[in-house]
Amino acid sequence: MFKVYGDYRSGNCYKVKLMLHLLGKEYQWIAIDILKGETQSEAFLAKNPNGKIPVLELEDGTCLWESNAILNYLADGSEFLPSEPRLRTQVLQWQFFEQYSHEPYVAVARFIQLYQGMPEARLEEHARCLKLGYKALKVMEKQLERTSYLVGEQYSIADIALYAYTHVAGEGGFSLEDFPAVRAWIERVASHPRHVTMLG
Ligand SMILES: N[C@@H](CCC(=O)N[C@@H](CS)C(=O)NCC(=O)O)C(=O)O
Repeated sequence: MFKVYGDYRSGNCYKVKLMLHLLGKEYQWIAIDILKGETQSEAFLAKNPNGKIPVLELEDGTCLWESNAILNYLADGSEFLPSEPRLRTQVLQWQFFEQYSHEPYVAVARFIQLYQGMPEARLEEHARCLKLGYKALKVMEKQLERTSYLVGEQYSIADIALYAYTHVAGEGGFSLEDFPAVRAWIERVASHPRHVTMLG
C-alpha cells in the first residue's frame, strides 16, 4: 500500500490524495505538521532531502517527492495522462506553469492569509501575490474559454495540478468573479464521480 506524508490543508498534498481517489488506490496518510517543523526532522529528510511534503512512499521504500512528479508516476497508463507526445507535453506544460507562475502566488497568498493570519510584515508580499496570481488565473481563463479541461476535452493531471490551489484561491484573498470559465471548470472537476474534497 502507498504511504502519503502530507497535510490535508496543503494543495500540493491534496493533488496526491485526489489522484489516489480518482484511481481508486488504497493508501495510508501520515500527517505531517509543517508549522511544527516536522518536515525538517532527520527522519523526514531521509525521505525528502528538500524537507517538503507531499512524499509518496512506495511498497519497496522508494520515496517520491514533488507533487507533480508524483502525479505523473501515479497516472502513468491511466486515462488521466495521455500517451500521445503532443498532449503529454501539454500536460507537462501546464504543470510547469503551475509550479512557476501559479503556485508561488496563489498558494503563498493563501499561506499568508490562512496559516499566518496576514502578519504586517508580509502584507506587501501578499499584494504582489494577488497581482501575479491574477495574471496566472487569466492564462487559465483564456484556455478554459476554449476547452473543457486544460488539455482539450479530457480530464488530466494538468487539471489536478491546477485545481488544487485554484479552487481554494478565495482563502488567499482572490475573487473568481471575473473568471467564469475557471468557475465552470472547478464545478466540472468536482463533479467527477470519484472526486474527493480537500478535507473530505
Ligand atoms: N514544489 C513542491 C512544493 C512542496 C511544498 O512547498 N510543500 C510545503 C507544503 S504545501 C512544505 O512542505 N513546506 C514545509 C517547508 O518548506 O518546510 C511540490 O509541488 O511538492
